[in-house]
Amino acid sequence: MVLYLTYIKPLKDDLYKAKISKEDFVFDEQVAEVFDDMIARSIPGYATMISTLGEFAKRYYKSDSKIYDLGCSLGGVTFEICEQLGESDFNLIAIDNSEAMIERLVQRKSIIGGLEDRVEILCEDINDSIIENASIVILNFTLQFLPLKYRSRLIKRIYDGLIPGGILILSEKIVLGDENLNDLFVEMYHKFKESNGYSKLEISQKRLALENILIPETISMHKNRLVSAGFRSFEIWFQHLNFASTISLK
Ligand code: GEK
Repeated sequence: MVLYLTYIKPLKDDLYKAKISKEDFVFDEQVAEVFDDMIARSIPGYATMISTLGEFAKRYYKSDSKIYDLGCSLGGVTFEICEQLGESDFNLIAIDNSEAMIERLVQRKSIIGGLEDRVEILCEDINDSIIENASIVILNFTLQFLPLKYRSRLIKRIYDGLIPGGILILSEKIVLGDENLNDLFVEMYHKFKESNGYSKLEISQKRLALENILIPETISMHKNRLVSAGFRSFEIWFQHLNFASTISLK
């Protein structure tokens, strides 16, 4: 992944190691501090997805258009795109509503240097963001945190803000229509987390904390919403168990 950031050593995510009383998960200071480690150990194929997103960006970026990274966290996608677009003159807008994430992202941008005119960082709710003249919009594991009632409106606003030929990359934790297969994938996903060093207690406490915060949908729900918004092509380009990434073309 991003060469730029290889010198930033992530702190280990042990937020759910000790027994704690249930509280909803929030993207606060504690989470932001360990986020690189958390996401790498929690999302199967994260590094592959990030580097491929960079490749999509390289292919679909049109000069004088904008790139949006919605729910950018610490800039995993943002900086990968910067790296893959190299010295070209692009305009990327990275948005997140977590102050703790944005504070660190701003620091990273200044450590990397040379991105002043090309990367704009905004701390705001993506439901209120202006999306215009976009050739690329990324929602990498972000839509799942929006209340269901806001999702169609955001997808429609993204569609309207894309130029013809522009793309939306939507990556999400998904739920399967078939209950048996869903149970199997969830169980195998928990084994994946164990193999990445999380204990059974950590896995179950995190699952409870996310219960009301991360609401997954089926692939067909996502596809229907995207098609209703107007997207003419839709495909899943990556899936590992209950994690998928899709590309939609305007
Ligand atoms: C990555 N894309 O590394 N407005 C703005 N940001 C939001 C909102 C909202 N309404 N709701 C949630 N977020 C990143 C990973 S993480 C995924 C994305 C995860 C932000 C939230 O603050 C967090 O930083 C991000 O969406 C989700 O590729 O933790 O599983």
